[in-house]
Amino acid sequence: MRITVKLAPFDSLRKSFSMNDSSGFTLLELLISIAILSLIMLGLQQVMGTALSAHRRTTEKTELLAQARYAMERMVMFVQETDQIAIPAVDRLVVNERLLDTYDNDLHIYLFEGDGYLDADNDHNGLVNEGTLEDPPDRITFDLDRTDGNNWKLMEEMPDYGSPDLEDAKEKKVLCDHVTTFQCTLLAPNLVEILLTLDDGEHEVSLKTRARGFYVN
Ligand SMILES: [Ca+2]
Ligand SMILES: [Ca+2]
Ligand SMILES: [Ca+2]
Ligand SMILES: [Ca+2]
Repeated sequence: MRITVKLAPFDSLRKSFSMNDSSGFTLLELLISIAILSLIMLGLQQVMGTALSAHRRTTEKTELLAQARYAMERMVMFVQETDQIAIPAVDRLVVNERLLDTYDNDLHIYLFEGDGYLDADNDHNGLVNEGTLEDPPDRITFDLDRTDGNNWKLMEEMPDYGSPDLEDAKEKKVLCDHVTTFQCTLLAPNLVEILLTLDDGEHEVSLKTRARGFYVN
């Protein structure tokens, strides 16, 4: 079967696309088009604005959650590696320090490979935390700094092996901001429950965990 396609004459095509054609846009049509376009743009802008602010809120909440997680993980790590969990107050967590060797116990200089004595063994006689004046048990403390009423901070304090003084501690470090609740409950001598809630005014995240001290008798 033979199919024949009939093409319109070239002249008539040119005529339909001619710029001189009398059927152009009137001023009114142009104004209406601009108005419609503006409305569409406005709508798009609002949609974009909503999407962006939702994204910002999600990012802020994720950051707050990351802060809470970091603080929680740090406390859990110290609980797991301690040989004693002491909780003198409900809003404070105190544990004996980790048994590490990163300092020269005599010269109090940081050494990557240590000096062969655990840092907690202050008088480097091979026995750790004897409770004597020369070798007291060193502690790590987590508690709240409520100096700024609008922003309580969870602080971490570590013993300072870099100085000969046995009583001193390193400068306190902020673990997280915007704390509204920090609560520790000793469920057993080797088991602590920690509740941490952060609220920055717009978002609230709350974490609760139980940590076990594997070396606690
Ligand atoms: Ca050491
Ligand atoms: Ca000690
Ligand atoms: Ca000792
Ligand atoms: Ca010291």
